[in-house]
Amino acid sequence: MRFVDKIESADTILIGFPIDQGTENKGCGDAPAKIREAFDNFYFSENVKEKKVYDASDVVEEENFEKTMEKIEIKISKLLEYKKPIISIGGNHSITTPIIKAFYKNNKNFGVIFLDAHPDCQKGYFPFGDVVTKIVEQNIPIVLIGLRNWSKDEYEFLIKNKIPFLQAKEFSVERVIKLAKENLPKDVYISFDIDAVDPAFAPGTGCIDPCGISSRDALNLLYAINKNFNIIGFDLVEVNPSKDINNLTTNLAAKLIFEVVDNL
Ligand SMILES: [Mn+2]
Repeated sequence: MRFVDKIESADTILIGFPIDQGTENKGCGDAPAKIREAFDNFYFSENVKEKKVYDASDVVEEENFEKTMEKIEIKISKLLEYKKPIISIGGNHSITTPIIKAFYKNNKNFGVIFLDAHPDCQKGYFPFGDVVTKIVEQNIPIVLIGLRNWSKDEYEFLIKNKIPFLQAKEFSVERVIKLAKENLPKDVYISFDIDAVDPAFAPGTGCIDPCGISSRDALNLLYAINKNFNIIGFDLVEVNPSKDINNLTTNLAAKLIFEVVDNL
């Protein structure tokens, strides 16, 4: 991953959303800066590829949540004019809603691969808890991967709306690819809540849900998605540096982004 000064000469665009509004778990706003710092720990991608990336800097919070969300949507819409994949560093999961809205205005034929311990389709809860509901309401095809903690209402929502999902207990890279191929078009957007990964690998997050996937499985899945689909956008959310241990989580987030960028 090599940073370049001009957006035109980049293969990929990186942007930070240090957003704490929209959740009761404060601290994810510090993640973009910490993750950028951690990029320096990685020299060359595992697959011996190197891509050029432009850092579009951060979109910071406005005085209220709605205005912040609007600003994120406008910023992503502008960046999409460059027709390059966009990698977003959160922030809590609520940033995914305006990002997806902007992508949908630009491209009506893409699907979402949503990695999360939770199905994020709660009713009337904090905005970070209903990201999936909003994607489903827009009729954008989605598959949910890594689930292991849900409410009864959420489970019923998934069944009622026929949302394909793969629980953490059923996880394998091959199964995810099969499910995604059956349900999504070639263009995909990946929303990656770090809590999809087991807290043993990623303790620095708001919801500690045991028995998740391993960090290696997560990375191998990203390689496989890239091989089988066209990744148009990727977000990595819910990293909370204030809850981290020895930078395990910020380092993992940086590693995942580093490898995604170099393999796109
Ligand atoms: Mn989430």
